[in-house]
Amino acid sequence: MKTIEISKFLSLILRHKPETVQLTLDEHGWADVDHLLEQCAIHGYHFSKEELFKVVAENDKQRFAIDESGSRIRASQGHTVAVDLQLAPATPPATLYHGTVEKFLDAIRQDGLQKMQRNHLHLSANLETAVNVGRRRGAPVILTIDSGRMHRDGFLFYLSDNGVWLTEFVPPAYISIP
Ligand code: HQG
Repeated sequence: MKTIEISKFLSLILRHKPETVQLTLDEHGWADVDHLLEQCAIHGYHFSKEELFKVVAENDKQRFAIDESGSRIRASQGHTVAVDLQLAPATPPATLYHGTVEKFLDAIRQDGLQKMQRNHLHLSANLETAVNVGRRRGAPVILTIDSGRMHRDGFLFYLSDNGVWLTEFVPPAYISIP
């Protein structure tokens, strides 16, 4: 498998569908590296431990983390399977951004920003990231979130190991839509 294929496949099995290769994640999202490689191979997805570690190290968004012992791997964010990443609440910057597209704006005005299928709603501290996130779905529309005020009002924020800001929900009152 090519590097990009391995990366996409790891996202699939570590965030969404571990059952694709009959893999079990622990409650915090970790999988044993050797077991993962074996299960992938059994199901026809062949790559070496060296290739796996290369993908983890060189991934553009640092999507995956290896634990201190070097024996376990997990996705740092983006899950749809229920896992507890054990992130401590953190103080967000005054402003965070969310990239989306026009067709969702009416619903977002009405219901706020929802986490949809994932365990958290994803926000970014920089505009460029939000533009890239929105662009996955079409012409990006960038929403500005008053995260400072949300934090003061008691909403919890978490910072993933790879720098993505996570929260449960952003009510319409904290969202500026251009
Ligand atoms: C939208 C990728 C209707 C929301 C990216 C988004 C990110 C609503 C979509 C990460 C809504 C959910 C996450 C509402 C939100 N009504 N639509 N009330 N509230 N939405 O993929 O943020 O490359 O779950 O705007 O780069 O697009 O995979 O979230 O368009 O970091 O590592 O519903 O996934 O990272 O889509 O993307 P997603 P997202 P990776």
